[in-house]
Amino acid sequence: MTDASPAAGLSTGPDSASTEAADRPSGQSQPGPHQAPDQAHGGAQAVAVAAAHGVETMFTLSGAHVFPMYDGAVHPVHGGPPVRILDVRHEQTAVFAAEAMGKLTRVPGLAVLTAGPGVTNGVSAITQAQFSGSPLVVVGGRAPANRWGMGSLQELDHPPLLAPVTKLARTVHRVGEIADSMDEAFRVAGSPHRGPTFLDVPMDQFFDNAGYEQPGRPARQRIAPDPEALAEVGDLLAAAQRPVLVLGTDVWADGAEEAALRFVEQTGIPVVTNGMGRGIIPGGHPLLVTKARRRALGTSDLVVVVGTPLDFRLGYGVFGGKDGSPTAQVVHLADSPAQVSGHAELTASASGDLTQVIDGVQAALEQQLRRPDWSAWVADLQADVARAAEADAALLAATADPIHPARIYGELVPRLAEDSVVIGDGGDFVSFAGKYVEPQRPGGWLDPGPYGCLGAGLGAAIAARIARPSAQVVLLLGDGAAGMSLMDVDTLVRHDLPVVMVCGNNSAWGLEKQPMQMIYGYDVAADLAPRTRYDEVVRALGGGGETVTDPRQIGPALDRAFAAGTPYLVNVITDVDAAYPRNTFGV
Ligand SMILES: Cc1ncc(C[n+]2csc(CCOP(=O)(O)OP(=O)(O)O)c2C)c(N)n1
Ligand SMILES: [Mg+2]
Repeated sequence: MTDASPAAGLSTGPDSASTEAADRPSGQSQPGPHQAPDQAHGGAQAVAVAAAHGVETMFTLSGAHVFPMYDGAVHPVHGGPPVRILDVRHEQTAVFAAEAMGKLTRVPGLAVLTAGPGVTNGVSAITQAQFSGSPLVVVGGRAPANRWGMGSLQELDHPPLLAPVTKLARTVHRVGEIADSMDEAFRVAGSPHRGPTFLDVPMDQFFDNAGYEQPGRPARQRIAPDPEALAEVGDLLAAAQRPVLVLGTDVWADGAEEAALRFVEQTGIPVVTNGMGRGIIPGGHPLLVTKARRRALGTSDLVVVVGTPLDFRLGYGVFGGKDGSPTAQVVHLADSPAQVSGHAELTASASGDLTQVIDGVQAALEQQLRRPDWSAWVADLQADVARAAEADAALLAATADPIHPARIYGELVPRLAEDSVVIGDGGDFVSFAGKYVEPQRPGGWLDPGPYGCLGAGLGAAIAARIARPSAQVVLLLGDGAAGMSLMDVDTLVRHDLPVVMVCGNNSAWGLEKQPMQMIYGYDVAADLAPRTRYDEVVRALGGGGETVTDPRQIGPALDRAFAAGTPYLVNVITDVDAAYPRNTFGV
């Protein structure tokens, strides 16, 4: 069925589901750039507000319900350049792209989804944004209000579906309320703790006109933390023998990465990074001890966690207790009060603008009479990092046949530029990336986050290519994950967005196959077709690629991929038995 009949709700013509042109809105709802200068249609108003908030690209897949957004992008009333329309092949890609745009640029991303299935296809990606605290605004089309309840095409009340996975989800009932509602949606999405917001607009209102005022760019609001809480954290740090600092996604999202690096270098505290906290302390920095994570978090006496929840990735906030150590004290520093853990046993906590939080803790520590000396602890962890790096070296150079996935990183990591953007979409293959890729800069690492949703890869790659036009963009795909979004290579090709894709092809849903073997001694529903030519899929869509079975050919294939200037997939056939060594499944 075509996406035609919604417009019928606005016309007096036949209620046909197949003659979209015949059902165009008419009369006062006529869209287009012909309004009086102080009037604009709903779509143009929504786009103008998005542009005022810094949006340059909208991610979408066509549907008549949202045509006014397209007309608003093509014929801007906001005085600036047109907003780029980046049209994809599946709505999940549009939302994953907008989410990644929000993460990379720290300006809320914008996805525009047509009514009904367009919106529901975006729900997983919206949920990922909610779990990751990513600033994102999603605008949905909606069946016309003047036909509501009569059964027009795709008549679905979206906000009740979206409410549990957004910060705000509502219908804008009048064209005259669109600008203010959009402004609120952007403010809410972009304020700590960040996340997705959703608005839908009935089609008759979207096409209609209303008075229009050019919106201004909003100023950022900062919440000041409680100085007493910061002083308490300073006291705890001064007394600690073996402290560890954990830096997570919100440190980057809140723009506190410089404060964090300053704090680390001036105090000498060892650091473990997580999510988009990766790269804040550059790979190879003497105080970055992520490779000694088990010892650092397991034998610390004070773990200070900044900008990430105390979830399964951090053992639910229970630290210490390893190698004969007592349980550690825990401090949680968050971007907003509701983010402070309710389940973990906290010795202290603080919340607010994370630059002020970190600077405030540093100032409190500097006021202490006794300056702590953590050098022996740091040396202990550095020795552990060196041991881990030595153990890694053998696998990174593995000559095994079939290829060990680690060897891919042995070839890739030395080829990564300082400003590269690395995106992970997959199971074990991406876990290996987390272990071996240590970014040199913040804001260049996109992983599945706590929602762990496969299929985000192509959307994230599209956004990264646009957000960082001169940087290397590398998308790491498990072969299972590849199947969820690879058709959007078509989008990369149509919009001339070259990215390097590396598929770790173990012909299986590896991260599920091994656990099922462990639990039951057998596995089902875990095998994929052997040695599928995902590179041929990319070639068929207009990109390039090749399959590699010899470990010595990985490096040259990557060089060809980086030089290709087109979307290029290196399909590396790997050993399904080379599972990522893990002792938790995240639950
Ligand atoms: C949308 C979605 N469906 C299912 C899962 C469960 N899951 C987690 S990892 C994984 C296997 C991924 O396989 P692949 O991408 O080939 O990576 P590999 O583990 O084989 O390296 C699956 C199915 C998920 N996380 N997300
Ligand atoms: Mg696989």
